Amino acid sequence: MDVVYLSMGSNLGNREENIYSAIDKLNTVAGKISAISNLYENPPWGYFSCNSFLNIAICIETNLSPSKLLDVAKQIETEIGRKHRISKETYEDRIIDIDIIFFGNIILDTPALVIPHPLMWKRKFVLVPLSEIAPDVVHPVLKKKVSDLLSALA
Ligand code: PH2
Ligand code: MG
Ligand code: MG
Repeated sequence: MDVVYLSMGSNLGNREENIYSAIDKLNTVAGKISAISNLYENPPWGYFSCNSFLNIAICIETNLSPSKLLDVAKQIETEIGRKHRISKETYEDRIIDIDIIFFGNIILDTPALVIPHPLMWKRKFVLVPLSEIAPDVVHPVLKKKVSDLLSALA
């Protein structure tokens, strides 16, 4: 069993419903959800859009492998209605995005999946919800606590 932290975001449709529907589905197929942060409203980071995001962080205890969890997350994104990206170069509005932030202390760097999430330390929309449920979790590469990564950004 591994303790995994996920970050989720939605800026299209019924954002709250999209996020809680993803949490329900993860709870059914991926493992036990052991913590859920509050929802935070954030402007789009890294691109321009009029549609603001709701973001959340959750903790899940899973027996799945990292790549299987990625498959499951992608499948849930599709079930909720996310369309394929037009371009890999720019961000786009989305119904739901489920990203793996930490997977236990695993460090992984493959074309399909990088863990810890390579941009998490730059993103307040990830670190604010995450520090609510996991302030003392240590980033296995940067060797810093989530709460310290957030202070470094603030
Ligand atoms: N996700 C992105 C790009 N920008 N901005 C916010 N506020 N929230 C997100 O979830 C988000 C973003 C790429 O996945
Ligand atoms: Mg993302
Ligand atoms: Mg994603």
